[in-house]
Amino acid sequence: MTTRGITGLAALLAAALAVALAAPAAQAATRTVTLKNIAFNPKKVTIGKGDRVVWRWRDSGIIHNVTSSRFRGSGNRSGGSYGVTFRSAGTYSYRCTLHPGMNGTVVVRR
Ligand SMILES: [Cu+2]
Repeated sequence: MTTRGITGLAALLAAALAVALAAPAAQAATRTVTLKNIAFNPKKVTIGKGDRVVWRWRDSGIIHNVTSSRFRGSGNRSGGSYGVTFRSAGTYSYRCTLHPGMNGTVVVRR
């Protein structure tokens, strides 16, 4: 290969690296938690920063809520869905205030 060819190749590699570095580190993901049989399923989800959790009410019209001291809650619902995007690492406990023992956890990785 000529000197000129090697220089061209180096420039091409540098350009490819610049594109790779400019790309987002990771795509935001969505995890679904289903409310069914008076429980959250799965009970615990682990996600990355910026990911979204969507709760889906699938309990034959039974009213539930998603309530936490650490994020905005859903209020009472009997159907549909509710989503929260988590931007900070930590452990977020939540519960349904209508049903003792109906609780769950969202863990946001560092
Ligand atoms: Cu409930």
